[in-house]
Amino acid sequence: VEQDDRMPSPDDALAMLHQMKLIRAVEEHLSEDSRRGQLAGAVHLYIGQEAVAVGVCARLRLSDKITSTHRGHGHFLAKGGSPASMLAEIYAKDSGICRGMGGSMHVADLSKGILGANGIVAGGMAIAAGAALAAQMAGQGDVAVCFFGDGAANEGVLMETLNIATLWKLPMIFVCENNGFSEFSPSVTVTAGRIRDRAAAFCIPCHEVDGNDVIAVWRACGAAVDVARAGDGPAFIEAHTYRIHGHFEAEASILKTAYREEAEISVWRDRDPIVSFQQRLLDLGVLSAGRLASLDTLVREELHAAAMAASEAPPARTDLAPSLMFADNGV
Ligand SMILES: Cc1ncc(C[n+]2csc(CCOP(=O)(O)OP(=O)(O)O)c2C)c(N)n1
Repeated sequence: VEQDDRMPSPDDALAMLHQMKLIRAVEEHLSEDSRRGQLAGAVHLYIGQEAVAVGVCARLRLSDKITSTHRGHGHFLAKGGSPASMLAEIYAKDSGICRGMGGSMHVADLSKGILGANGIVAGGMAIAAGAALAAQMAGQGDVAVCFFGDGAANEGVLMETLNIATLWKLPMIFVCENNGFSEFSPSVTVTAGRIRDRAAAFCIPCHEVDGNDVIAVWRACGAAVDVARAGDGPAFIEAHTYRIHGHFEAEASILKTAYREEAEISVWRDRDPIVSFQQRLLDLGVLSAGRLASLDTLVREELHAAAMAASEAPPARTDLAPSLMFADNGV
């Protein structure tokens, strides 16, 4: 599919930069806390991939739905989830978005159309198809997006979901974030052929984009959303990107040998999606040095407020776990 040359309005572009910076700041905070032993459990960070979530979600409205992955903080925030509620959830606090019962891999907010991060690799695809079917039946023009990794693209449910979504013309957008790894396996060792060719076999619109270029993602998703909202069925986006941090924080403590070269990480650090977008907006005159400084201050303040609220919140009510997790009081 041909790319267009549309650009977001200056206000929208600045909102996208803001969102990317907020995601980065929140995750750097999590990384530091994890390193200092202040954060229990594993967190899978999205650092380096922010352009995908933000470029896609900038094309969505509140009533559209998304499903996410184990690396889901960026999707949650980009779709409008609250940083304070997310941090509280990750730190197992009662004020968490799921009252601290789910943690990092289960952040969800149905009121924002965020159907949830998901610890089951590829688990979000069929859920998004169900949401797309509901949207189709409701007839309001809403769409459902499923985010998934290149590793998840090797699960059979991708074929099943592409099949039913195409057959039923579901308003659904598949977003594969090809970050080069499936846990500690480089994609080239586990993935045959090109992922987008799998979707192309269904003759649906397929876009292959630089996932570190938020405008390229935004354009591709705009085209995909137009098709889906018009009732013309699903579309597929393969976004090439890279995860800068490990598969999960503290992975070094369990790995005996490195699975990637420092030099490779450094090439991608130089392709930081936030730095390049910021520079582009400065070059275009959309962003001034003064506005940039106030944006950075705002992000620091937002992070500080969210982190303080999370740290001061009371712990999750473990006594409520059965009634919060099971429809029938745990029986
Ligand atoms: C069904 C299932 N199989 C295996 C796992 C273990 N696992 C967790 S993350 C992961 C790799 C996922 O890779 P990818 O989909 O590319 O996402 P990324 O971690 O690169 O964001 C695997 C195999 C799991 N959680 N669920």
